[in-house]
Amino acid sequence: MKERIEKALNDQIKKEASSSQFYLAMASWAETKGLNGTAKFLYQHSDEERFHMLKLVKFVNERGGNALIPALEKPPVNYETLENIFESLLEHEMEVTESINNLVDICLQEKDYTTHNFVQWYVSEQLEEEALARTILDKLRMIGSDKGGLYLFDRDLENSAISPDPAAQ
Ligand code: OFO
Repeated sequence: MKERIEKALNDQIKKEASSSQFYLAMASWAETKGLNGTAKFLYQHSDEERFHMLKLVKFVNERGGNALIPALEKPPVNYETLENIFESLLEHEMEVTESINNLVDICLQEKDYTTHNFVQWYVSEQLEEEALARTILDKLRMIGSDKGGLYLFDRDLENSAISPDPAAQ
């Protein structure tokens, strides 16, 4: 595996690990606020990000590179509102999408079509994750500060009505 590709994949490993940590912090915050549905959704999302990281780790090692397990920064502990959480989540996903696109670009420049093919899975995943975050945010904006609406929103997430589909992985 070319050094530039290995470095780009290792950078992505760190991004996926940070995403997992970030969503874990959000999940924990939601749990302490009694938002059990939201917490469940975010714990699940955190697990998915860990899976994204592992998939990269295995790919790098299987192709003769060395996956680097990174140190992680401490994510924020406090969040103002649910809307605030999902805004940060969408913003974060948009950054990850940019980084995946950059990875695609590097694969093409280096003519590494195997890695390019592998990375396509992440391209579709990002599309889904951004769309999901936007749907959730739209719902939250519609609900505003209506307590009954927020209760139903949290229950919907608990029932996984709009949660990511683990089977899709
Ligand atoms: Fe790994 O998909 Fe989100 O960040």
